[in-house]
Amino acid sequence: MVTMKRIVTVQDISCFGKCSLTVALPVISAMGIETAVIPTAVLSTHTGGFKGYTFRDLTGDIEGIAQHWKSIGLKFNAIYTGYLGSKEQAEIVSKLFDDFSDDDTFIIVDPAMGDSGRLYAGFTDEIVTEMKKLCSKADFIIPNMTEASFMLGLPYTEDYDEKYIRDILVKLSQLGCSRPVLTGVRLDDRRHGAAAYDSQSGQFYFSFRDNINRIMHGTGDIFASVFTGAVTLGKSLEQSLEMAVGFTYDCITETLPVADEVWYGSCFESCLGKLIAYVNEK
Ligand code: PXL
Repeated sequence: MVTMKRIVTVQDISCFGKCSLTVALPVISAMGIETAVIPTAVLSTHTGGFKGYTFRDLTGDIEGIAQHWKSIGLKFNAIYTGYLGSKEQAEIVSKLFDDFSDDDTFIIVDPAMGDSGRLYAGFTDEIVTEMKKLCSKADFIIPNMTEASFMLGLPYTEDYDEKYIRDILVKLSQLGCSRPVLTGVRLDDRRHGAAAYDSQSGQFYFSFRDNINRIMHGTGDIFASVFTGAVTLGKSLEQSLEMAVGFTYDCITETLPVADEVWYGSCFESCLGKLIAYVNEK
């Protein structure tokens, strides 16, 4: 009998606006992986584009959940973290890495804290410092260009070449994570995708699709969820990158005809059949 892989993902639940847990849970489950969750906060919507959202911080609940899980001896094949609401939460999450991993557990950190050159609402340099610490404990990190620039103390730019991307990836690995992945990479007007670096082998990987010049919310979480699922299933860095870029592109093209409100998220649901097919491809 093949036992099912099990991961835990730690991020907020935004009740409306498809991102974080409302993306990670269905996407990773569709990949045939048991997906436990630790919700870090409950918001009525995500913070990008909506006004007047509610925000209930769940920091105080996390340690109780962890204690209970420890008492029943849970371990995970991967721990995947996304949007975290505070410095304190990042510190608690760092402890979760120690408590729920063994030598075979992948730690995947999406330092979700900004986009288009700016930090998300309510975030300051403090969260950047904490995310850097978390990244130092991860096997894979998945920043976009904005998050990478903040963590490396570099100015955000949209004007760069392949050498710049390679340099950023090497610098990201020097934060202490051996296999960084950079999303939202555009080397020219035609192509959009992601890049990865394996600091052990010195190999760089790039994966691109046609550039669709539209802002679409939640695509970073779709990418990170598929990437997490793929590495958990034992796919290589190159295969995982390709699957995450391919599926994110599928979701973007699916959303284009209906995207009259970009903040409502991407139509990943009708693409899940394709994702299952990607997982089963040899
Ligand atoms: O998709 C990233 C994300 C996750 N969670 C919350 C957010 C955002 C981005 O805006 O606001 C609450």
